[in-house]
Amino acid sequence: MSLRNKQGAVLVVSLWILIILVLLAVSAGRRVSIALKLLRYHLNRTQAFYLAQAGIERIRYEKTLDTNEYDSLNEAWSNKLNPEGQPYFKNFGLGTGKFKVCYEYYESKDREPEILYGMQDEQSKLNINKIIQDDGANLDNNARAAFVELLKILLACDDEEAKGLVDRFVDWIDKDREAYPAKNLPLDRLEELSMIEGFKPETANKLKDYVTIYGDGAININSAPKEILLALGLSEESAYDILSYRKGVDGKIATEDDRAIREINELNTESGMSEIFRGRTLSAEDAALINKLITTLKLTTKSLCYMIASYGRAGTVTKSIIITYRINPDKSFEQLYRYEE
Ligand SMILES: [Ca+2]
Ligand SMILES: [Ca+2]
Repeated sequence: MSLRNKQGAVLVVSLWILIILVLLAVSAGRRVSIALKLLRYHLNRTQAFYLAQAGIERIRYEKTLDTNEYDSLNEAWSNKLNPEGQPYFKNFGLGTGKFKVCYEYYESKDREPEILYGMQDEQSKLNINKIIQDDGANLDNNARAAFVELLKILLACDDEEAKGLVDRFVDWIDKDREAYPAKNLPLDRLEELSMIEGFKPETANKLKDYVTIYGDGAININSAPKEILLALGLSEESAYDILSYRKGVDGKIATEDDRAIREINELNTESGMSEIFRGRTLSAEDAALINKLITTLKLTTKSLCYMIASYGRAGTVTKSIIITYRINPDKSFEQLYRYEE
């Protein structure tokens, strides 16, 4: 082989080695870049999780500052507004990320829900576990009747169908084991509803914003949607008056001019009634019903069970934490439910 040919061969081999080295470098670079992206994702995920947790702690702090004797939708725990009138917990910046705490509030099924930035009052809903009394056997007939009425309103079904559904629900949670295979215990999760015969997933879905499994069964008149007031037996007119009174002159919920019923007995005093019901004389049925709801402790102005849905965001990653908790008599928070995603 001539010297020239030898030099040529060395050049070809060198070129090949160079190509292989370049390919190796490119592939190593790609691997490092993927590893970096993964690392960034994991960092964002961890940060987003702790931002969501910070949202939970932050909104709970608002509740510890709430020491009055009533709970209404325009209080800071429900929809705190900044001086510009914007929701304080909509885009709460913290470090390089942010969180929001929010839920959809249904004033009535006929209106679009409103997004409120705070925590949700579980006692704005009907606690269907309380249809069975705490002994696990006897019915609370008032709660049962309210559930029947609520089903009729929300599902647009007749009395017979609604009663059938409630009977199957009662079979599911009461101790009586004669019925078809049932749990015979109160619901632990609202999602269990769709396991009960007759409760299709869409039925359970229509109910989810109006029924709960938390609380002592008393409904907060300051936060209950229209359908709940109707299910308790109030007339359309009285339910309308209560909602209008709550919203204040601007006609919007959860704003500064909202009015709260501070004590449930206001519904029974002449001055309170005249303000809430615009000086209208209540029908004898409505007056008797309100009296009964107050004396049987079915209506309240103060709530002890709340749901918090908090969403942390870091980079492109969102993590959510949903909890339900109860405020104990010693003011401590007791977690009843927790879900992370
Ligand atoms: Ca309050
Ligand atoms: Ca208002």
